[in-house]
Amino acid sequence: MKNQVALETTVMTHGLPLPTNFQAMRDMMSAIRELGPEPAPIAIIRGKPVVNVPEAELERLALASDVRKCSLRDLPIVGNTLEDGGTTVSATLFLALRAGIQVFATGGIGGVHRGDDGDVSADLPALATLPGTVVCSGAKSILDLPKTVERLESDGVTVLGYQTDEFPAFTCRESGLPVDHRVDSPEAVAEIIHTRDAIGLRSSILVCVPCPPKSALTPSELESGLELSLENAERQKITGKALTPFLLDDLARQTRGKSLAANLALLINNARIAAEIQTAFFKGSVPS
Ligand code: PSU
Ligand code: MN
Repeated sequence: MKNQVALETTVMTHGLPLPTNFQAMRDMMSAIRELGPEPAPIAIIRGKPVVNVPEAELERLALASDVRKCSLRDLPIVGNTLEDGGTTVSATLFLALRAGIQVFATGGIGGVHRGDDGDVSADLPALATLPGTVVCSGAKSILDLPKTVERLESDGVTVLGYQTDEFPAFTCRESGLPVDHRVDSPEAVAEIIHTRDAIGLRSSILVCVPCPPKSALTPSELESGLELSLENAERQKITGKALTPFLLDDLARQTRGKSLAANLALLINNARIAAEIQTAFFKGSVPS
């Protein structure tokens, strides 16, 4: 097993504005390195899945505008078109496990969209069928969180609250929704990963870490901003793939940059906690 923490790249290619996107990636990488494990950013480079994308290539992807947002189903396609791609949680989880990396850090997972039960992220079936460990701050707050949490339960995904009893709402610490179990240390998570593997369960463990308190949005700041952003999206008929980037960008404007600052703070914090979990897991995995 490698002592590495995987990082997804869609958050950089499609989730954050320039030039913050590349800086966020670099900050996550140094946060992991400082704690011991090697960061392993994953992306598609000219059609090929690459684990440990070099920094110069990451910068190229961060600046480019013709990068594909790759979920699982896109992986065979880019092999043919030779496009560059940012990998979402579903594709990153698959590629990380294939490379022998267990722990992976991100901001928020995809889930069930508001109002439309038909729009469900490929992240959910991937978490249900791939045995990894994903450190996140819950699901993107633009989603229907109660339905997303229900779906994780139906799918057999183990949902842990990291030093919290609540499923976090991305940039906001509270959602009012409970998690399956609260854990308070990286060692406790490592033990749960080992147990899952020992019994042969093949689903993911979702470690939910709330946004650091100093940077988090209050529930009312989030809801009022989001309501306006959703209205704007509807008025401008923004749907599908374009919806998340639009909403995140519009929300950043509504909150005068506070949601963007919260997004960056939680990404770095999640990278740090993923590195601590990896360190504890690695210690328990190598015979001493
Ligand atoms: N959370 C964010 N920004 C993002 C994403 C999540 O704040 O860009 C990305 C992640 O890569 C996640 C993907 O896997 O969005 C889910 O997209 P969709 O809802 O289209 O499945
Ligand atoms: Mn979607």
